[in-house]
Amino acid sequence: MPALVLIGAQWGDEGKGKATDLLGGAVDFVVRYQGGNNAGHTVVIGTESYALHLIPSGVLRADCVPVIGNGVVVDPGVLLQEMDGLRARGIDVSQLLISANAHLIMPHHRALDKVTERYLGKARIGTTGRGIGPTYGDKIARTGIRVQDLLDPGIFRAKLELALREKNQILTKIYNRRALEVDKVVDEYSVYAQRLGPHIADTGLVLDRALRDGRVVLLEGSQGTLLDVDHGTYPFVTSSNPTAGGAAAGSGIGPTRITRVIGICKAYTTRVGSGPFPTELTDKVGDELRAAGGEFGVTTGRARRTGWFDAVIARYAVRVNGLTDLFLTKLDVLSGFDRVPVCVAYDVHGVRHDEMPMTQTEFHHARPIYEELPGWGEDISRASSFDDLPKAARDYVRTLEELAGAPVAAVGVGPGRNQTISIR
Ligand code: 2SA
Ligand code: GDP
Ligand code: MG
Repeated sequence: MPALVLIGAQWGDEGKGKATDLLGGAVDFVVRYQGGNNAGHTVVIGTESYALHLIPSGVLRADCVPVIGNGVVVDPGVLLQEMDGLRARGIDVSQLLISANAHLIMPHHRALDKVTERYLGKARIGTTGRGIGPTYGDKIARTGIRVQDLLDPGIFRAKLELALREKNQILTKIYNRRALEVDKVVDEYSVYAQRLGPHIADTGLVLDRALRDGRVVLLEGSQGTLLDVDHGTYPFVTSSNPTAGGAAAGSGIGPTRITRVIGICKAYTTRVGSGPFPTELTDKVGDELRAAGGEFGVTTGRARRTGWFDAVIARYAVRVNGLTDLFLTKLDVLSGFDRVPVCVAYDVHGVRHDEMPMTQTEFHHARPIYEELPGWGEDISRASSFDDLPKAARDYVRTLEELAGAPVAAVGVGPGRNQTISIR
């Protein structure tokens, strides 16, 4: 039986949390495979709204086992807070599994993330300040501390001493910050070790056995395709691989298990943090989109940048993720706009580009070439079938599908669990 992957097709915040929650009713395991508590996934159930950061959105489905895969970076204090918060709201978190191979976000990672951003000044990436980049940096440099090290106090202390020998030099000598004390960090993390110990597992093995038993596994991406460290708008990206290719590496299952890759895509575009954004609207229309879509960061509260739908990006996401289908979210937010422009290609110094330009310099200079589609005034938030939508909204969906090159399987008309229209 299959594994399916769900990814963000733009710059994140496409509505992956809601989509995961919906699919969660039909799957046995939901696995996070990259990122950390930089992510913010919102799930609305009736009058209750849940903001999830580290725990997979499947936790809200009683029969679904949530798994934090090896590709994730884990801030254990934040994870415990999130577990406690969910428990207090009556959600069972006892089944949560955390990969022994996942890397730990340490206090020096958070400190370095904040201080290096300040140091970059205008060139800053606009990170969430959660220590994501420095933790992945140490992972790749092979100096990271892993979840399994929590189980071995001797190793944990030795690795921490080695790390702080270098990081304290950087923090104090380069950035004029205070040094971190080994003993304090050991005390803090030993409490985490005790509480998280029962959840630590060989998650790759668990998932493989589940797949052999005919269980369905959903691999849930965070952030989005254009924030991928390899395929995104580098250096204005996150430090992991949110694209579908990262799902196997970040969960420990073989890629031949994956039979479906769903791209979650907003009916317009948003981005939070720095970096190029060809269809960005810096005028009143952009503000209207932000207000109508409630476009504010779930983790940091930052206002998201907004713009029209960009079909070049959608085509790119279809290609690099091998998308089998698209979920088009937030179509309801576009109700009330007279005309809805869609970017079909870029103009870069007088040359038309139908595909993503090869270099970031070109992408920075990309000017959108728009086609204007007629808008619709009706409130569509109660639509329950594709035929319920006004003709202009249906045409908009069909045009996006054609431009992107992948079928739209579902359309979101509101944040609620039942505000999704299935098309096929
Ligand atoms: P980081 O912290 O190193 O991963 O930041 C690097 C870039 O990645 C962007 N990024 C995100 N973009 C959209 N949504 C994210 N999650 C939160 C949300 C964001 C928030 O759901 O709203 O609350 O601000 C997310 N996480 C990372 C980040 O903006 C940088 O551009
Ligand atoms: P994620 O990071 O991809 O999970 O997305 P976020 O949770 O950061 O942001 C998506 C926001 O859009 C959340 O507030 C969702 O509740 C909301 N949302 C999801 N789908 C829809 C939809 O179809 N219509 C509307 N109006 N809101 C939606
Ligand atoms: Mg989000």
